[in-house]
Amino acid sequence: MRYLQPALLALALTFSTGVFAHAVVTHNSLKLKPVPVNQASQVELTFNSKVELDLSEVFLVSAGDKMQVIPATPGAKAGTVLLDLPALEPGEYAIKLKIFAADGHLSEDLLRFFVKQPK
Ligand SMILES: [Cu+2]
Repeated sequence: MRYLQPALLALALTFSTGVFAHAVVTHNSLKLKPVPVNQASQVELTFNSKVELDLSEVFLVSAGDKMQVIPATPGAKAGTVLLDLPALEPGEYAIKLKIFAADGHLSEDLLRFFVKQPK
């Protein structure tokens, strides 16, 4: 698919598949399961619709607005996506999402989280 023509793509997909909502995160594992200190981990996101991961981008934002791309792979269940987080020192972070829904619409989201040393 042509990344350069999102408007045309959105139009084509809207006409071929009908009208769907944008991809919105309905659940994320950050709320249930804290990100461990200095240990690579995974975050599971659940979306309200199918997402086009080939077109989507996911970034880890760390102190000083440093952004790095992190891998996103389809989860076992429909609408779920697994993100691979590298080992992280204690601090404040965010996951920045640029997600294309199956209808070709782009939505952006920012999920903030803390990595804390266990007490
Ligand atoms: Cu949409």
